[in-house]
Amino acid sequence: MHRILVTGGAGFIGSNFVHHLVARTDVSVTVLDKLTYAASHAALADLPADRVRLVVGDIADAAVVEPLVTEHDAVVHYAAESHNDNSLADPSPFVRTNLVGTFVLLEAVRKAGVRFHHVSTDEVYGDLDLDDPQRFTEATPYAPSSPYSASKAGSDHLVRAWVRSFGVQATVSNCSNNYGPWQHVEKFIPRQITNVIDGGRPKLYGAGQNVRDWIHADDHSSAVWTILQRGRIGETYLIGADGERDNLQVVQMILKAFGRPADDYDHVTDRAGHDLRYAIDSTKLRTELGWQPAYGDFAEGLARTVQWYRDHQDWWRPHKQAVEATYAAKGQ
Ligand code: NAD
Ligand code: TDX
Repeated sequence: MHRILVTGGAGFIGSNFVHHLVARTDVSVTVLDKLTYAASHAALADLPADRVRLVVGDIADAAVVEPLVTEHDAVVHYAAESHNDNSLADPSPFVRTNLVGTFVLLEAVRKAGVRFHHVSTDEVYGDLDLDDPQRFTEATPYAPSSPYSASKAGSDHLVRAWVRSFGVQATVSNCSNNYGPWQHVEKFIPRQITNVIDGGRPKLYGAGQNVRDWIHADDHSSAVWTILQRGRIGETYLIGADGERDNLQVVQMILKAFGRPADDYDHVTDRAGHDLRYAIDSTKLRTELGWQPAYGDFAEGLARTVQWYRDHQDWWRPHKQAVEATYAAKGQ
């Protein structure tokens, strides 16, 4: 693989993968990104121009996608509308980008015979009880809850159908909640860190008992690269780093990092249909492909992320006020 097309490569996780490729391989990368509100030019700013090219365009536009795909050996598909709360306010861009966009890409790779990797989420499996001893595996039935997760579930099904019906050379990965640099301030961890930097209080939906299984974005990138190189065509791999924490625990870790009292947070209106718990069993990826996360310790990764947001206020501050105004209008 010499030329890789990364859709959504200007977003939080896609840009991390582009950095991973540039640092650890000699492939040339084309980023195809619509540059929505979630994209970040700055995340790609220090990359070598002879290795990385940015094409601004929509994955749902076949006239852009089809000629571009033919120039590459593989497509790694990150582009998506990614925020559950936004999908509750207006589901339409989620259907267009996540479903129609994936369809357009699949048709392009089918015609061109190009390898495809589809980046998806553990949310397609619905949620678990807090005391359920089972975690999600590749065999867990699909049961998405929100418009976002339903659109991702639909996109996974399209990929599987294109593999079986048309012989498309594709793999799928479903990863747990990512954290790390360049994550938009609308998301949980950056929102709480930046609230505290601004002298405000973290905002916990409901009781704060919901559990997420946190993984550093660097570990997600190494897993996707492993699957792209060695994954079996037609297979799904779950990606996770055994990082289960409830939201209250995460908020209290952030408060502690700033020397603030452990009860210095607000409970706010809960998310409609809020999934209770996600948890990934990544045994297949670890045993079959030999992948291991580099971040063994969530506390250390979180501390580095807190420092990163302290050091990059010029990047997130222009978005902060509008994000908080949108949340405030919903009592969140
Ligand atoms: P993000 O919102 O930060 O970035 C998404 C990127 O896609 C942006 O750069 C945006 O401009 C681009 N994009 C959106 N619509 C587009 C379109 N129609 N055409 C071209 N580009 C478009 O998202 P993220 O958190 O980096 O997530 C990336 C992928 O990883 C998504 O597919 C998401 O479902 C998946 N994922 C995310 C997580 C997580 O915790 N954030 C976990 C598992 C899987
Ligand atoms: O202010 C908040 N307070 C709060 O308690 C926000 C923004 C969130 N929450 C809760 C909701 C969730 O239980 O924190 C948890 C994490 O919320 P999000 O950051 O919105 O993530 P989540 O809904 O779990 O989805 C994320 O992980 C899976 C990504 O946004 C998805 O793209 C990915 O597929």
